[in-house]
Amino acid sequence: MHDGSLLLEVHTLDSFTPTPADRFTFGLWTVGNPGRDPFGPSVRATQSPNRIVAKLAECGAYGVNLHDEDLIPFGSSAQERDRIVGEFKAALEDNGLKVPMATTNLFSQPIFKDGAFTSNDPRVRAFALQKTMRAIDLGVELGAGIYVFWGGREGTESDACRSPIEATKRFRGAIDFLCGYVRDQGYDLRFALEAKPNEPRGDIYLATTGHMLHFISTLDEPERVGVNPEVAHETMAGLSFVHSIAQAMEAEKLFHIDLNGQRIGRFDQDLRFGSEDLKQAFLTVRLLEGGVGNAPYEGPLHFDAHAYRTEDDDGVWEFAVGCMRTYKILKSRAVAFDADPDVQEIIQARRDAALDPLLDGGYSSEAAAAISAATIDVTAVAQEGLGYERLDQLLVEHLMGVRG
Ligand code: GCO
Ligand code: MN
Ligand code: MN
Repeated sequence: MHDGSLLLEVHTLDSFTPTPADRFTFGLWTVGNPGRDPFGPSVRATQSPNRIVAKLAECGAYGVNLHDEDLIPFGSSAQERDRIVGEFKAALEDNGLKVPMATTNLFSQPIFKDGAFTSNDPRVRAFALQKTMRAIDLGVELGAGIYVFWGGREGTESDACRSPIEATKRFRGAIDFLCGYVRDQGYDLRFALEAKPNEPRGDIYLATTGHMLHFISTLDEPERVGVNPEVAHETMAGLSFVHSIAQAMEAEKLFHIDLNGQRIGRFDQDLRFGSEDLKQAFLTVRLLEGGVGNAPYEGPLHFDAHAYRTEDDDGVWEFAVGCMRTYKILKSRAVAFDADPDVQEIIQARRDAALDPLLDGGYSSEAAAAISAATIDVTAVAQEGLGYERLDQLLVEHLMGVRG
């Protein structure tokens, strides 16, 4: 097992060494993943939550996130619960770690085999609300400001079993109900909805971040609710993660984020951040950090990923440090890219002092008249090369470390 000094030996103490100021977080279930998969059992020992807290602090993380059952085994008595929570709080305090986000496990227990909030069985729906209200209390007790909803079992293999319209209404009813609970308790808590297209269900309702963004606009209290997009999930759906989070950021709905790595067309791999599609990872970090002139994302940077099944305990902490280092390295690469005059020349090339203000100013009859009267050389504009081959090569060269 590594101690702190060994970790630092492997990853030189440099400007990419993670620190709590970077706001990096991991779920108990991520670094605690024992390597179980549908084809085989655990390959690593189960770690106690308190050990995970100590190790994460040693690695420079800011916080740890959890499902109710990651901390409190299902079926624990109230007394056991209070003892576990007390000891966990002491571990957080001793190690200076925060719990920015909490969530409910609404997928492991057999009662949720056909969903939780969308189940046809009112007993299951009631139990899901009961479990979530308790888990919200727990999250708030631990200081969480964000509460994530990932509807892993909210879906179907056979759509003959229920009307998907009814499922949407039930999901909305549950989120509205739980917003009411949070209001009633006077909690300072925001919700973040996490989409996934499939796995473990054949099809999961509200499959992408785009679906979630629209769904939020139909809620009783839309201001309380945002999204928690995950790299792997948008990629599984064949979508651009950068576009998904950009839409969420523009709508001021990016409340939380699940960073990891994923190859398209595969099962949910939850790989180390940046280990696949480095260019998307670069563009993701650039956007999150405000590199395209936008307001930066200021929430926690959560890695919802786990180490390869080939790894032992050392490999798990290699994985964790790797996620964080890669983020910081990409951040510095993004800054260098945007500071490169050759890059700026291409990006800024099409600014037009006369047309831009006219186009950005919204509709007026004067603007309509001016735009109608503008002379645009359709052939000449269409013939211009845009220089994106050069721009992308510059991106790749920055990424490979030979520029800036
Ligand atoms: C997955 C999901 C989960 C959720 C977690 C928190 O594909 O398994 O990403 O890891 O993020 O349940 O809601
Ligand atoms: Mn995932
Ligand atoms: Mn996730």
